[in-house]
Amino acid sequence: MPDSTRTLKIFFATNNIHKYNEVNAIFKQHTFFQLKFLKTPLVEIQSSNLEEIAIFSLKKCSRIIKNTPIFVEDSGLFIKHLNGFPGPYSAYIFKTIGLKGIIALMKEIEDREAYFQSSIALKIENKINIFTGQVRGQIAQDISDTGWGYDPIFIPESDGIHTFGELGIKKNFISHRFLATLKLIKFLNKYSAD
Ligand code: ITT
Repeated sequence: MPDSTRTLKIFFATNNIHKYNEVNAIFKQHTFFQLKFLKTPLVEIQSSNLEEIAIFSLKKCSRIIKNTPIFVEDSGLFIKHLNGFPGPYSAYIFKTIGLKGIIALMKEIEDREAYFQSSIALKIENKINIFTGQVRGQIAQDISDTGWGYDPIFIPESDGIHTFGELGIKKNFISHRFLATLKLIKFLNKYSAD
């Protein structure tokens, strides 16, 4: 962790406080970059590719930010039996059919394989860099009582029993977002040391 980066600020543009809290906890452990919450609704294009969606959102929201690095993060849950659905439509599907709808679509389906993906798009000195993390797992039979978003129905492969929701803060050491954020931090630490 290069100490010289202690005063460097970086913006995370998102409307989702849970994402910010998770990423902030990882930043506090691994870098002296100060993470600033830029709370803003993001403009998302329709695309099957999370990285493309993240780049588009980043370009839109970073127009007014000049000398501070800024990033956005787009995530999605991809279910094998549903050919990758809801994937890039995860936010819309969450708001419409919700967790109950997904569990109903998966009723009596044996193959419950799924993965979560997190794609971070960072703008630093006018260049865009992408960092992606994926975590494999299964769709639970039932909705667990704890967790935000899709956490109550996703069981990561490394645990095999508990949903992300039930894992609480342990989620933040194994998640798709953790893996993408570590890549981002590695890049930032190296960048500031050069
Ligand atoms: P932004 O403002 O950053 O776009 P968002 O909540 O709209 O926030 P996404 O489009 O990236 O974020 O997320 C797609 C959906 O997947 C949305 O319903 C999230 O709640 C959900 N989601 C994303 N990451 C998740 C995670 O780690 N655990 C559970 N659900 C997650």
